[in-house]
Amino acid sequence: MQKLLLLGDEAIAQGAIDAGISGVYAYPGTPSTEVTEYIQSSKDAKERGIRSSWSANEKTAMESAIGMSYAGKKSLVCMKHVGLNVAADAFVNSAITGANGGLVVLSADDPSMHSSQNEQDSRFYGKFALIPVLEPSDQQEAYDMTRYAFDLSEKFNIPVMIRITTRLAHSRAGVERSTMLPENTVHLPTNPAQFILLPSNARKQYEELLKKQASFESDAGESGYNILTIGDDKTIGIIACGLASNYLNENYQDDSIPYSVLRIGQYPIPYKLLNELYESVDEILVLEDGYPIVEEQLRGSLNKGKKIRGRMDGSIPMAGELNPNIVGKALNLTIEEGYPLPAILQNRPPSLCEGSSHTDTFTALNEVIQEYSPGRVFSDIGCYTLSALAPLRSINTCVDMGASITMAIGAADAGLLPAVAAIGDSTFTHSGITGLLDAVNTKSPITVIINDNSTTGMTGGQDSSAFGKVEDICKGVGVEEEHIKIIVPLKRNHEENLKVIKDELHYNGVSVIIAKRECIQTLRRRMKLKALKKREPEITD
Ligand SMILES: Cc1ncc(C[n+]2csc(CCOP(=O)(O)OP(=O)(O)O)c2C)c(N)n1
Ligand code: SF4
Repeated sequence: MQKLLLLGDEAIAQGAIDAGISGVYAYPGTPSTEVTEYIQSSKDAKERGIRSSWSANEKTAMESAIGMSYAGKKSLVCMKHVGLNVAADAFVNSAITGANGGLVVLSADDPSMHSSQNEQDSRFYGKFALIPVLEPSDQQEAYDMTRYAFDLSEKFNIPVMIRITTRLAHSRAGVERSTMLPENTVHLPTNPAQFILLPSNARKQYEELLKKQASFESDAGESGYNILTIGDDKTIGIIACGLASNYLNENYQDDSIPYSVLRIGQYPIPYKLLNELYESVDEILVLEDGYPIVEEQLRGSLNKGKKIRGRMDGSIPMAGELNPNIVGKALNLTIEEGYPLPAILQNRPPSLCEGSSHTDTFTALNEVIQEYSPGRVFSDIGCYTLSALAPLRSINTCVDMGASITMAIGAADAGLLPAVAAIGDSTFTHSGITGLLDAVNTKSPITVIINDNSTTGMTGGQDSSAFGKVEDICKGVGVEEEHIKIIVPLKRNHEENLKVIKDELHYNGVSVIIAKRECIQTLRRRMKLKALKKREPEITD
């Protein structure tokens, strides 16, 4: 079969295409974005007409995927770990409805917070929702497991989660493809009440879900992704989950690991295998990227007095991602630290692109806000969040997507006036609109600056659901038309923009300033594409 060089994300995307999905639903978020982008540019996906445009947020994505599953077809839904918080209502309830067509949820975690606000572990969400979770250890497994996830989903009529972390998502390896399976045809669930979660139905469905737990566990016990290897050295037994398995291999040449190893790639935890390992060794070392979820369970009722090592006893640092050196040190191996990084490779703080519209907007805001005491600019998440750093130092908060407007409401209620919210166009349609509606309904005296750069800049320039609609949405939500102002953030408009911001900050009600100028990165890409298209006839002639 064809061999491809793929990122972990791309391997999942290719696996889903080959598993016969009819749609992918997603909102961008590092490190999950490339799954959907790969499907969007895949020739096979185009030929099949696989639906792949971006959703407004993770909850709408999750619900659309559930809808496709209801209609009998296979669907994939992708998000970063914090996106699962946004989708959580639909996600947890989808375990109660169960699936009809295969339903797979890809959640990409970001331990060490390379591009995130926290390092929560999605496996907890899987456990919380009581569904099977798969965790690949390399790119080939990412591909194979995705296909397997759809089989598992249809075998048990249950959504299945695939959990990956940044290092796997964003590193490449050779992946062997298997044949492409056909899509499902539309077929409704055999139980017409399956997706009607009235309490009387939900109670029955929940009982069903509880009954399925034993099958999920026995399936995990027999899974080819949970393998126990008994070693000659019984002093330590190692549990290696997902990518940690790869880090363990990197510490030993030629498969020479002397210890017994239980590799876990499918949850719920295969307790039978876990017990077998526990009984055959003196102590256990747990290697898992993220929270100590397996370790915690092992330290509980399963522990009959043996020493358990992992994150909780400090053998491995509690925070941050694993790597081969951390694993080697936990095994008392001699680690070669390598050379110190040259300065050019060392971490530098990110910054706004030169010429970004956000620089002009926040330069103007800084100038106006000087009149007031500090601490009143509530920001959201996007490129504009970088205005927290020098030289601008414009914003005072950034908590979660949508929180700028709602936090400004709370602060204004507390008497911090004027209060300013700064949000991007994509974030506005993700979760800012409802906050603005709250502000309108309570006549909250806040000024909302919507940085409309026609794209989702921070995650690489994906289409924004807000494109061409921001002004109309604000009117529709009920903001008074005379307090919806549009400015073009350019140096030459600086004086004019200062006046607009000043006037709206003085207004005792909801005002919106739309700072409208395209992201220069997407503008450049668009121009390049246009130039290429113009030259196309010459090339083909
Ligand atoms: C719940 C959640 N989903 C996704 C992300 C990833 N993410 C960070 S900012 C952002 C959107 C940025 O777009 P926009 O608001 O238009 O601002 P821009 O970056 O274009 O300035 C996304 C998708 C996140 N941090 N949290
Ligand atoms: S990517 Fe676009 S929005 Fe983000 S800083 Fe650069 S120019 Fe500004």
